[in-house]
Amino acid sequence: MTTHYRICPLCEATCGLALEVEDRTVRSVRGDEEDVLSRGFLCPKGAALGQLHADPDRLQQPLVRRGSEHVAATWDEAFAEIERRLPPLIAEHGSDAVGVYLGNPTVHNLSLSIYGQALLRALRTRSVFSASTVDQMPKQLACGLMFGGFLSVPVPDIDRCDFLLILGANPFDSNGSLWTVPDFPERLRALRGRGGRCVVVDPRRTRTAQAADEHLFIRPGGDAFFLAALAHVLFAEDLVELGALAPHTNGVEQVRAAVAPFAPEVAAGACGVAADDIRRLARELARTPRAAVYGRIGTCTQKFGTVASWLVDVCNVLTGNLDRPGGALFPRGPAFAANTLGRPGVGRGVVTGRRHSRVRGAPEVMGELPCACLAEEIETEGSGRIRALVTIAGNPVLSTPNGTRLDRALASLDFMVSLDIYLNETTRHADVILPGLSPLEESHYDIAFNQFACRNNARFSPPVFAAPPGRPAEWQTLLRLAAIVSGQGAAADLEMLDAMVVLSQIQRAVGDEHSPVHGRDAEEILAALEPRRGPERVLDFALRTGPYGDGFGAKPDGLSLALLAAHPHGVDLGPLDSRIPEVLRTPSGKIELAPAALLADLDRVAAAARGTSNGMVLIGRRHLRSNNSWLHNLPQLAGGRPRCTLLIHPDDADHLRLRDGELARVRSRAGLVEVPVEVTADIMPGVVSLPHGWGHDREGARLQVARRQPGVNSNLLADELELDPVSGNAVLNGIPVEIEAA
Ligand SMILES: Nc1nc2c(c(=O)[nH]1)N[C@H]1C(S)=C(S)[C@@H](COP(=O)(O)OP(=O)(O)OC[C@H]3O[C@@H](n4cnc5c(=O)[nH]c(N)nc54)[C@H](O)[C@@H]3O)O[C@H]1N2
Ligand SMILES: Nc1nc2c(c(=O)[nH]1)N[C@H]1C(S)=C(S)[C@@H](COP(=O)(O)OP(=O)(O)OC[C@H]3O[C@@H](n4cnc5c(=O)[nH]c(N)nc54)[C@H](O)[C@@H]3O)O[C@H]1N2
Ligand code: SF4
Ligand SMILES: [Mo]
Repeated sequence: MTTHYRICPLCEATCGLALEVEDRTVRSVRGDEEDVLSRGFLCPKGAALGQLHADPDRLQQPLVRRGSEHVAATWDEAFAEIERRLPPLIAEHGSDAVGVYLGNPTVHNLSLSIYGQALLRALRTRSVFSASTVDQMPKQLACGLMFGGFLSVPVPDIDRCDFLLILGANPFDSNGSLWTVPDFPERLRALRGRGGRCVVVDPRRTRTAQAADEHLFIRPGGDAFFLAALAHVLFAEDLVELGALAPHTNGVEQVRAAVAPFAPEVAAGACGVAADDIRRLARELARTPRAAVYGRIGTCTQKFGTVASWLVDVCNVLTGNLDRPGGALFPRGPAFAANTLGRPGVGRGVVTGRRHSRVRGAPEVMGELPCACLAEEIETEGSGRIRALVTIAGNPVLSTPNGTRLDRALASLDFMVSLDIYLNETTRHADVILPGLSPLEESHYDIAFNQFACRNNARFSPPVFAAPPGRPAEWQTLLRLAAIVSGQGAAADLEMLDAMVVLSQIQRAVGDEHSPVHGRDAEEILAALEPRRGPERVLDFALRTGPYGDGFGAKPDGLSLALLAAHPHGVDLGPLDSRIPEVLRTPSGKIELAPAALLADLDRVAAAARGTSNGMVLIGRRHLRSNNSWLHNLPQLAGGRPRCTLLIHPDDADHLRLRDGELARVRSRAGLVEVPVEVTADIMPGVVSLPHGWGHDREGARLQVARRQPGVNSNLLADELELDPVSGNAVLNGIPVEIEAA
């Protein structure tokens, strides 16, 4: 039996785990007590990593579709099939005819996050979609406009904070998002233990709300009103105090004018939070020396997602809490963090709308189109129609709006390739499925989540097991695909392609006067990275040229991959610290508190105040034992009481003559599902909740365990035509529905 230390790749908490391993079997998983960030914490999903590794349904060989069947193929056969079908399609219809959908695990996988970009570059398609537009795009856009970088997202400094206002997030079950905060429950206990307060604003009394000091129900989609009213009170009662931010902030007066119409009484009618509560919370936020506001899925995946996400940080700025210890700070990512590279304090900022989607005219954001547009781009005739699709670690049939329509559209494609580890609701449409390795067979480093961590840190995990003989790592699969679509053929020299990936990064750095390797010889740096290959070589380079790096000799005791490998519990880089103005990349070098696009969208919010309906609306929820759509196949996590139920308030249930456990028929503009109800006073009257990621009853999927308790796909109800227009994000919360007994 040997012990391996390994970061959990399943969620943003990035817990350090200790795995007891015998041969190729995981005997036990526990939290690594010595991990510098997670300090022994783990959840049931991390504990099930051994089962994920051993899952008999996890694909071990490529599959090729023959008629309606998927049959096992060798890697050479699978690549040959792709080479036979994809390049001719590109030659005839152009690169935009190939769509790409990148799913959430891409970001949790070192191979995929670095080499996915290499495939995109080779494809040269502009038909790029990702799970970002059913998730955090509104927050990224708001932060991009304010701070100049799509990943410059401030996070609450929970370990030193004394007042935490949480909207639309449930870290007790999700373990945090755009905020890497392992063991949130303990950190919250500590906050309250030192006399701090936590208030949760959510249409459901979640486990987080129950553990907080106070919970307020809010009408789904009401956050922009609530937050604008908070800001209104801060101005009206002279509580605005920018402190150290004052010389670095543009647009305060514009914000004052913009929130003037949002008196608490006006907002209360639209969001359901009482005017007195809004005033009281604004005062508490302003008067607590160390306070932070945080919003997540509930404030993003809704009608006013970008405005609400923006107003979260407007409140942090107006109270002087942004960039202040105990408030909301910018982590310093040790590798790949754009806000640590190039010239500090100023930059090009972000632009959107450089092109628009062909059918609906939705603007591009961050180089992507809204994934709610994917089906229509496949279905609608004309030049530029998507005829082929590559999915990378995504299950959009279950995770994006109007699953029925997308399911049908995928079936109509000329060709589809999926990089995935399961034959599931989405990949069943693929002509070729290329399986990734088990997470325990890949090395791991969190490029993205270290940029959102509640404490600066760097941790690396080597593979626990060697890859089975003959199985490529996913970066090799991606390079092979890149070679095929760029005309070099499946037999291309991967060694050379891999060298080009790292060389392009080295060349950029040696030409950048702010890089520690400025002016050095690229070949010399490349040689210094020997004998590493693949993502580990790129990571070593990024760490060494990052803000804590050894700079290839400039700072001999700085970070390198070798140093991280020698520290299996990670390297702690200290508490978050103030980074303004250095972190900014706006053209002005200031915080842009009042971006024009957001001021304009605030008018849409104001107009909606008059049209608020009282009909039933649907929201989502997460459960600790699941992870979006793809862990329902592990016996350790499945089973128990059915979790795919419709939560409904007792008053609504009475009115609809629905008793606990009975089947309800839920209808929206997009579709209809039948699902058992769970009657509970923990949900706001007028609101029902259904979790996403279920609906595992499709023919052709290979998920034996998940199939036994399939649940229904909540995204049959989500409407693909409803977007937050600024970010293109789907509206997954606050969906108008009609409910009756089935
Ligand atoms: N109604 C509603 N819809 C939602 C949400 C909601 O709150 N409500 N939440 C949204 C959010 S936040 C997200 S992030 C999206 C997620 O949307 P997606 O990313 O599309 O869906 P996932 O369920 O995460 O599917 C991940 C896929 O990756 C595969 N996979 C897992 N690990 C690997 C790997 O290492 N390599 C490869 N190649 N494949 C792998 C799995 O088998 C699965 O097919 O769903 C969104 N959809
Ligand atoms: N166990 C588990 N953990 C996960 C995941 C999972 O599927 N399962 N998914 C991971 C992913 S990809 C992500 S992005 C994160 C998400 O992490 P969180 O954002 O913490 O996710 P949720 O638990 O969906 O919390 C969203 C909350 O918003 C509330 N809400 C809905 N509509 C509104 C609204 O209009 N206003 C307000 N104020 N609240 C609203 C919901 O009731 C819910 O409590 O979780 C990650 N962690
Ligand atoms: S909280 Fe997230 S990172 Fe930690 S063990 Fe659970 S799934 Fe893994
Ligand atoms: Mo997500």
